[in-house]
Amino acid sequence: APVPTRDDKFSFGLWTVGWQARDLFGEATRPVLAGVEAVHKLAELGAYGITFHDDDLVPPGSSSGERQRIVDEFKQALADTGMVVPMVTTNLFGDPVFKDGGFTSNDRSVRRYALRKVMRNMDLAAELGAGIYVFWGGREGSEVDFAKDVRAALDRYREGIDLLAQYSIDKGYGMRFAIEPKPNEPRGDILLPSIGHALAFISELEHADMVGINPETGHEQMASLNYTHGIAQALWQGKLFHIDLNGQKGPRYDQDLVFGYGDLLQAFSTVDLLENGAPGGGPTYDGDRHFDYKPLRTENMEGVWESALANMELYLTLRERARAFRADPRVQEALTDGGVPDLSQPSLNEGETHQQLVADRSAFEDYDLEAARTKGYGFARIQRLAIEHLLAVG
Ligand code: 3MF
Ligand code: MG
Ligand code: MG
Ligand code: MG
Repeated sequence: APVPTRDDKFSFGLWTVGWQARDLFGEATRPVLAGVEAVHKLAELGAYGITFHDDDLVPPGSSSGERQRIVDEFKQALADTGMVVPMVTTNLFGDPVFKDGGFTSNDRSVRRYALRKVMRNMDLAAELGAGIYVFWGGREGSEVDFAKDVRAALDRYREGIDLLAQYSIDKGYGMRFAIEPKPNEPRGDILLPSIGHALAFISELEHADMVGINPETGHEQMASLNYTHGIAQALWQGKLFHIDLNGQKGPRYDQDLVFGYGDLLQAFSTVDLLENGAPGGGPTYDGDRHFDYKPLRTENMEGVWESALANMELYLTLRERARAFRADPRVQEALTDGGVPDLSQPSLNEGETHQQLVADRSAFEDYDLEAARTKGYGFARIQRLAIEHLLAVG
């Protein structure tokens, strides 16, 4: 299998490899993993970055002296390994205080506390050089439609993000924010449930230019949406600021499987898009390849590191396959025959008006409808070749 290196820009959440596997029905099956150890082990495996929630790094309730000690040791581990912190985020879901949300709790004092918790952690994020700050609002939502005024909640969500954006600007942090959509879990319904909802929300923000999204593979697939299409639209709108890669087997609870261990074929098109860009050009993704997965509950620490490696290896394998796919002359011919490059050609001639389109008899009156109705597009061949390359057969 291909060996991950620093240049591949792989990163992991501390909460991923550090997950103790406590779930809805059972206790933890693994010990606490210290941030320092995670940094060293991930560096050894070939990752280049680590990300965290405030509470992953510093256990809630720690004294300020304790907090300082943990941060100092973490920084030392980064210095010793050359690992970076590309992204930081806030836990606004674990503490019972957030049971009705952080920025959108019906209780105003909770909302003010949530904002302060984020600001405090943004200071640490800036200190560690994180350029991206993620917002996943897992508790922003409801189970009871009548108990949440969604329009007011969106006002409060916007108020919160606007304030924090101003905070970053005034402090000179230069951070970019990335909102992470999810349809449900832990709330029955979560606000900003999909990539599309989040993009629409961002357009209403005061500092919309500094806010993008952090889409997670499994979150979109929980809603039966096509992840590759979702990130393609985010790229198209210049909003793919960060990414949470993992695996999910269709619409069920958030599985957080190893990347590719759900819909492998879609993972292939995801990697192809991230690595090779859209056939017609346009913005590409240059951030870290971040994994947000959960090592299986059955595993001890050996299995944790095995699965961390598996994320990177599978990504690299798919990258190789995607390059071979694009380079294969049979594929290029099939794509051309399928009209894939033709879609980049505007439908109108340069400067053409609607009057001129109406005057063009070949577009309508004399159009050969029969030919257009009966032709085949050849997509079956493209899919066959994609599978052939994915499986490295033929
Ligand atoms: C939950 C998630 C979150 C976010 C994280 C911010 C705990 O389903 O995906 O992980 O990714 O809060 O990055
Ligand atoms: Mg995530
Ligand atoms: Mg998730
Ligand atoms: Mg998930």
